Amino acid sequence: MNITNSQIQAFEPDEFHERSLAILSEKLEKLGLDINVLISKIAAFQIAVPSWALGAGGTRFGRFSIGGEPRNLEEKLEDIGMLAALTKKIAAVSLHIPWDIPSDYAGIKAKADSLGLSFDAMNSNTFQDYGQKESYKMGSLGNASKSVRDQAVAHNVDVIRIGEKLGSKGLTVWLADGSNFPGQASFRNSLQWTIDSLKEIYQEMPSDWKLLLEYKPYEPNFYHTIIPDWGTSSLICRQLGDRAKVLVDLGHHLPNTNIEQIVATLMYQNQLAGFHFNDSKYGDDDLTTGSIKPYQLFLIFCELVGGASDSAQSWDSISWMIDASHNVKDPMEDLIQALEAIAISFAKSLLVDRVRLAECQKSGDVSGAQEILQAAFQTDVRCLVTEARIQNGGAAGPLQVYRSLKVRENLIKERGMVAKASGL
Ligand SMILES: [Mn+2]
Repeated sequence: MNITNSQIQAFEPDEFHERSLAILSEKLEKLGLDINVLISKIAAFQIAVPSWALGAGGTRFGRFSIGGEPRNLEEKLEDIGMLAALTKKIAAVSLHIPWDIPSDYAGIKAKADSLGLSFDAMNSNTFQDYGQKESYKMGSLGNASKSVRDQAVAHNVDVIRIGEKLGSKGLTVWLADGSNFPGQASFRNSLQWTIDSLKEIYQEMPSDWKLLLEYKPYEPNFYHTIIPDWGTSSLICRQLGDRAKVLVDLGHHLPNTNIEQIVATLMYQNQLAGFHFNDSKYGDDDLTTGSIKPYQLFLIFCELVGGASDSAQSWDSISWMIDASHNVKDPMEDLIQALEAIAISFAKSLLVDRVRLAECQKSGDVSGAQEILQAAFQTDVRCLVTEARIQNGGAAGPLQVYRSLKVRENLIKERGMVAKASGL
């Protein structure tokens, strides 16, 4: 199934769109902001979707099928292609190996090309067993056994080689490695082995690739995780080289962590590799971006936009991806909502009067600083995001079009109710 341009254009924006845009334009002009500049910035901001995002997720208690899930990589690309056509916010797909090893590279590349998709960072997997010789039960790159470490390194090198054939420019490494009980593992040795393994992998990366090193405080291990936080990830990256940077997954923090400060610190050191967007209430909940803590997301974007405009780190050097789990929602609807929330937060962060904010900081005007952030955050920018999408050729209301075209119903007809996304 695919969605054509004429199907998308058949849906008009609501009757208030033009007026909302005119009023907001007038208001922003008074603040010295050009609405067309904002629209083009919003339109240019593209986010990758991972190949595992199109099926129903699950928990350790169970998984509930949604029907019509993509059964192979081709069908995953088709689903992402439909989302890209509707939202005009997706330019790349991020593959997971071994779940999505292409059987026909030329065919997969041609298919992605035809959908306007490129291949973002590749994801290796040493957190589960899938028939390989050595088990990852006790860890992978930081395993006490040299032969397990060698196998895990070789897997990552394989992933790089697959990515090269697809035109990817990055390798994302997330390690589940750690321990469940005190005494089970040596903190220092497991960290050293992990660094040694990552050095081998780094050496195998082409010179125009980057290594995105993800951290996570706990889960699946509950006593210690070898790379639990941004500081450890940064420490390792420094030992690897300039092309190794820290990947921030919003759900990979202990409750109440100041993620915007982490972002600012990493950009200050030119060490922010990229982002995995999701939202959470308690832990790595993998809920829809912006559904729980939209103000936090806005503050994060304020640091991103601020860091880039102050030339701490260039905007283009940062990778953007959604990494969520869809347990009770249609994954495609969930992704549409996440993309919208990300675009809205980004748009609001562009409204912050950074010159006046710096003045408030200098003079100690705390209330004034808060007013500036709140003025941007409370502005309804949805018409800007909609206009950017329309100008890009996307749908005025992607969710409305998705539902009107009965995409999920059609996918169930095409693929069946029991279709299960490969890899999950
Ligand atoms: Mn992630």
